[in-house]
Amino acid sequence: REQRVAILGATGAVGAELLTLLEERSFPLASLKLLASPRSAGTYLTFKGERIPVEPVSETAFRGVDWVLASAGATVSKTWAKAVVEAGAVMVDNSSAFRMDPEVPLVVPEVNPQDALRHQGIIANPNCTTILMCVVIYPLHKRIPIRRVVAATYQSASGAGARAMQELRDQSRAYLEGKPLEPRVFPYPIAFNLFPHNSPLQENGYCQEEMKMVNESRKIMGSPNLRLTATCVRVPLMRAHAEALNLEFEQPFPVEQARQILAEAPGVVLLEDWQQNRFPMPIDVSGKDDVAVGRIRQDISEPKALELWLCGDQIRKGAALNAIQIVELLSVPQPVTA
Ligand code: A2P
Ligand code: 11C
Repeated sequence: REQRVAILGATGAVGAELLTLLEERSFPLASLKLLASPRSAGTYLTFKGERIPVEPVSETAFRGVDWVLASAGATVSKTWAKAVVEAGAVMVDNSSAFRMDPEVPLVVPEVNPQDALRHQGIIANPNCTTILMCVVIYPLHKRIPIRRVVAATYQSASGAGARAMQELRDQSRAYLEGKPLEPRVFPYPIAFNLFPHNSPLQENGYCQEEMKMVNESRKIMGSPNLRLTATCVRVPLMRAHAEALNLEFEQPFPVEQARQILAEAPGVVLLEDWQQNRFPMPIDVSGKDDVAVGRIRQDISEPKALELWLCGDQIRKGAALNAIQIVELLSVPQPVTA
């Protein structure tokens, strides 16, 4: 049957993409409610040519709703989760609030769709960098188990929300006009610059974003002992993330076999032109659903390791699309796969 959906954080970067995707996909939508903070009261957003009011979130806002797609940050999700579940709705939460809760499934539909079935009212949508990585490494891991991952990421402004994207626009203009750059959302200038990821540092010297990649990918792939180390970097890109991955397997993995597996993997597109030195770029994937992968090659320093490079739209597959795919998984009859 048709689904009644609410978007919590509708005015944000992920909220806007959720609206676009609900328009684009043949999603069976019965009704749509747009929720944000009291700051947005009185504003409207356009959906399928119709102006829909943005309502401040409240205890009663979730009545008569089947799905709450939450993307307003961890504090907001923690505040409203109980009200959502009590109203009989299911929260698909894009924040980090419940991801590592053993009762809450953490789902990438291409990897662990079966986990979504055991939800008790909340399903967590993983961190964007983690989603993009798991879609690519899981099909390889299924063939030959991965022993260790070494990752370096190049993360766009969109990962920090709509205001961060605006800051990149404003600072880029200021830079070109020779004006001073004034950081507001990010701690340091983002235009024509980069810095190690701006999430809080842990005692072990890693930042939160890096530890999310470690802990979340273990849970999603069902590999509690997976060894992974990452360096996450914020770069002056608008909305797609890139990642360089070194994957060490239990046995040598023939490059051609890896290439073939990835060419056929769901949610992945192979983009390699060795003659032209042409591999995935953020502009290839902005606004696209698939994660693009390329530059798959034998690691010359380790016979059991491969190197590869990927780009994926952080707001889409890294956030909004993955959330909608989770809802579709549980509410729309799925095509039978071989
Ligand atoms: P608002 O526009 O009313 O502040 P982004 O990730 O792009 O920064 O977007 C954050 C989203 O979360 C926005 O839709 C924002 O709404 C919403 N939001 C922020 N704080 C709250 C809150 N306390 N209650 C509900 N929504 C919130
Ligand atoms: C970034 N991945 O690009 C982060 C943003 O855990 O959902 C999303 C943080 C998260 O900055």
